[in-house]
Amino acid sequence: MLSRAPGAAHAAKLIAVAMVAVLALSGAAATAAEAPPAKKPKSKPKEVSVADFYFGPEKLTLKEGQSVNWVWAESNTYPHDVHLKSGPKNLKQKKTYSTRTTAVTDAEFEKTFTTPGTYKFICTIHPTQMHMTIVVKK
Ligand SMILES: [Cu+2]
Repeated sequence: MLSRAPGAAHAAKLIAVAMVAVLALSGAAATAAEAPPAKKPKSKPKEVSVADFYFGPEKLTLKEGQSVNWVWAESNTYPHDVHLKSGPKNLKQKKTYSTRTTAVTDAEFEKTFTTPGTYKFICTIHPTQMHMTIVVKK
């Protein structure tokens, strides 16, 4: 399993689930109606396929605040990762832009881009074949 930083939307979901569970335990009726509405994200994450042996698409342009979700292809027979090779100079927490492990299939990695600039990603196992560029605009 690949770990990923817990996003705000994910945390909100967990809180909603926890509240429903508490209400269910207390025997309250209409539990779902009393759960707070989930916050809507600005836009859906852009999906990138992590496949043997390419990222698809290889180039993406995002607006500040948009997210990318890398999804490992079911047809994969080789392990891959997502690794930030270079990013904007003022980028903080650079390590969080890379997966910590490799995976063959059944993995996703989501990241929100809040720092404008150019990001270059590779798969560390297949760096010459698997590379992609993400440009984040203000
Ligand atoms: Cu690879």
